[in-house]
Amino acid sequence: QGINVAVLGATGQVGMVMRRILADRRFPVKNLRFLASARSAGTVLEWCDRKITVEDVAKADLSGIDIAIFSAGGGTSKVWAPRFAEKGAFVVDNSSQWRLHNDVPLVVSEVNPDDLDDIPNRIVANPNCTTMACMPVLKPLSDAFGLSRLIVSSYQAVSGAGRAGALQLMNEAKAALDQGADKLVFDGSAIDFPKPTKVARTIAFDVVPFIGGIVDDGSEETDEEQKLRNESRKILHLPELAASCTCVRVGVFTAHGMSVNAEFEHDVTPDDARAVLAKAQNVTITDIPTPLQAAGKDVSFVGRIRQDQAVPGRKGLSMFITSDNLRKGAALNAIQIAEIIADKYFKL
Ligand code: A2P
Ligand code: 11C
Repeated sequence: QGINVAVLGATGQVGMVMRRILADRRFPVKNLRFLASARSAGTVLEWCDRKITVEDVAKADLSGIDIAIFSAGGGTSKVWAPRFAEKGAFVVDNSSQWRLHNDVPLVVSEVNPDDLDDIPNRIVANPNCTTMACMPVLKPLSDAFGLSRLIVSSYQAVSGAGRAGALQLMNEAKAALDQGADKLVFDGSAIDFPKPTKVARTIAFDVVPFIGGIVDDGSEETDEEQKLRNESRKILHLPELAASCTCVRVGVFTAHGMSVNAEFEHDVTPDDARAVLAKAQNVTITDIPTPLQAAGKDVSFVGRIRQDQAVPGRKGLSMFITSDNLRKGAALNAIQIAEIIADKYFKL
């Protein structure tokens, strides 16, 4: 008894967290397969008391899989999600490839699980980590007070850019500490930093307001900035939601921070908001939310909740949200979606 599960991208940074969370949450696994590219095929990975050999997806037999969880990039997902689905698997995909397709549900487990009642192509999308951080907080506030406008600035960890992002931060920080980092107090060029390898500019002791690529639609926004607007509209079922975002990479290893200014149709005070959020699922109210506090945790932390003084009356709130981008922002929500699918579609 149990579910036949496959993880595509099992050797990657998010794949590694998926493996751990599948075990920690005691996902009802029958057979478990790990897939990746030819590069890591043959690697043996331990999972609970099993030893599982990584398969090259291109050579794998795709039959007999109930749920496949993907975190192998958009291009891989574009090719392989329909092939897995055709063979009968439900695919939960962590890439941006399918998120805005009309017939693909985009789901945050505690926000819109009912969107999993209908999965026309057997493919479900997992939102981007920035959207994900905000949704468990904004959904109950939206239900209570009618969310109408959202202005967000992100403070995104380097792990969002993969292992290469974390490596860049580490190498740059080491170079700066070796050369006397405090020289940067007076002169930003005092340290001979290695050439950036992943983030667009030096990220140690700096912030970089550029994530993803500029979208070719005249808006001068990055795709990362547009994800927050487009995905929030779809998840919250608010197709007209006014939303804009500035995405910024910061020298933090894991967990994204989001400064959020939210406007509502109805009056809301910080006390009203705290009363609603105290009852929200997977949300923890804290005084000063920080990424370090969130790294390794499952909940979204929210704090610094204030009346937004730029909004007339009591219709605006300012707040800060943090969330682990590798867990809830990627692996955890994908597995929570898989749990809901297991519940809805498989008699265990
Ligand atoms: P591999 O280990 O074989 O390269 P990360 O996000 O940390 O870079 O990880 C990406 C994950 O996606 C890895 O597990 C990687 O496997 C996998 N992957 C990348 N490209 C492909 C592909 N073309 N086919 C299958 N798996 C892929
Ligand atoms: C980052 N959010 O921090 C990105 C990474 O659409 O799934 C994930 C991109 C995505 O760089």
